[in-house]
Amino acid sequence: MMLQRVLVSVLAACLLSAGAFAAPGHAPGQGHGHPEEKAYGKPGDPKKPARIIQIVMRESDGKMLFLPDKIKIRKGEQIRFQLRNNGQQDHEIVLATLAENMAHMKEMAKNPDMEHDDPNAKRLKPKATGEIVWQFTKAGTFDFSCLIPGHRESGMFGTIVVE
Ligand SMILES: [Cu+2]
Repeated sequence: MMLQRVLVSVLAACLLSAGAFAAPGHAPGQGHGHPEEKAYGKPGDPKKPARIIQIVMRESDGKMLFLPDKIKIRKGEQIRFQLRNNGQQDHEIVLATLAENMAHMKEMAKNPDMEHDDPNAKRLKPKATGEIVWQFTKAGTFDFSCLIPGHRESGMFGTIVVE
């Protein structure tokens, strides 16, 4: 009984921190009238112009990394992240605040099979490509991480500075 309660709260915490959780009875994006905007911005509009930033995921000498791992963005800018997994393992990218990603990483450690299908995250198989379109509406310093257990600890994170 105790275990069940822990699992339920872990699941809820992960879904909440991942955002954009469509509960039964709620159309996607409808929520409770909350806008989808987060501290680090909001899902972009693929029909609108965007600056392209390419990010490669890979492993190297026992480390795992993103290239580049430091990105500067002007406030208000819409970015089309073109993602490529050049490694030999699955990788993901989750855009969020550092605090959110650190909390999320702990939940992922307890639920390693959890997968995300959120506008701020993308998981890629080896040699796969993908895309995230995101508009950074607020200044600040944000995080992007691979939250597959062990990956962030192996170096798979980066910083986005919006100014
Ligand atoms: Cu990874």
